[in-house]
Amino acid sequence: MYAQMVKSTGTMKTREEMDEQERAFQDRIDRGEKIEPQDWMPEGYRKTLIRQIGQHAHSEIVGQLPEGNWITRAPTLERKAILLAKVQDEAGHGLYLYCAAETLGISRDEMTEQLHAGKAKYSSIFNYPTLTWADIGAVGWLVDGAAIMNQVALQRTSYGPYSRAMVRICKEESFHQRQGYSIMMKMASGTPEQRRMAQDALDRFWYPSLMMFGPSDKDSVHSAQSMAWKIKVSTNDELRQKFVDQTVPQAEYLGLTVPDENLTWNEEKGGYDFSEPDWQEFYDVLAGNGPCNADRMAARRTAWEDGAWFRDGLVAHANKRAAQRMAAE
Ligand code: BYC
Repeated sequence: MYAQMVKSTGTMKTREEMDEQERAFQDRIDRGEKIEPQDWMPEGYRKTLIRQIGQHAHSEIVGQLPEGNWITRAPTLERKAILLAKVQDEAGHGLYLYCAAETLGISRDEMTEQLHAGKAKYSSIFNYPTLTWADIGAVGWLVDGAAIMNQVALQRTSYGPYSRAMVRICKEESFHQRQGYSIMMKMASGTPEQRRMAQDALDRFWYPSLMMFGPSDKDSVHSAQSMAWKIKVSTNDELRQKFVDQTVPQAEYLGLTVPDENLTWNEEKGGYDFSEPDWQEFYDVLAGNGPCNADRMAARRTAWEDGAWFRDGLVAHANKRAAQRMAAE
């Protein structure tokens, strides 16, 4: 498999091409050892982790926006409290992930600058709007469902701080997925209008959720190297397949229809055959041309600028305390 991956990308070093330090590092990975911040690592490993963890952190933060949109309009006090808690959890996930990335020698400010300059990505899914309350159900059920599918696997990633951050994130994401499904159950068993909203939300979020796993394996640029370094432990297509297999029965239970005429159970492979998302749409969204890209980035930049006085205050306070401590010593 390793040799095949080398062949498929042509960019990875073969064992013979690695120097002694790189070979010893690969051996540690192959033995399933965790890599810790103070350990030696190839520059490519460090950069790949910063890219992936940074994007993941940005996704958590930008992901607050479509859901935050509904906090003031949640239908009951209970639903509002649950949604508030969920959106706050996402901020916490962002923090754990920024901290994990910081152990690799990049600051949170630098990562934020990369996001605002359009150099770092965040998940494509958050460039779609949440138009109705049912969309909040669909986001919890499908978007958090897809996120968990990926993140459960990432608990076994080779970089210690990332893998440990994932353990806690996964616990909270399970609650998020359940709250989304609970909204969908309510809507799907409600009035004909509520049912229609639930189906419409599934129709609009199905393919964007499939895109969350990234391009198909044959087009994925980073998968081969990331798999060899065990930064990724499953490929994009493997996770997408698992997600479909898990989610279709859940849609059936709700009495909703997955918007895919080609969806059929394949006895031989023990999973569903399904239609690929529109990859042109995916790349358009990545290029900044999705329905909400401009709004999302504008909201993040404004939040950053509006928070400058608070960050300055924190730094001034920390400097003052440090000066007091030094004077007392
Ligand atoms: N959106 O070679 P590939 C969440 C980019 S949920 C945007 O396969 P890789 C949350 C990719 O970065 C989501 N960009 O890349 C849920 C690369 O571009 P660059 C967060 C995407 O890295 C609910 C290019 O396409 N989860 O947090 O091996 C509420 C080629 O792709 C996407 C994670 O981030 C996409 N969907 O695999 C709140 C999980 N897909 O970097 C929050 C961690 C691909 O060369 N990340 N690209 O410019 C991963 O597991 C991997 O980075 C991916 C992509 C599977 C996403």
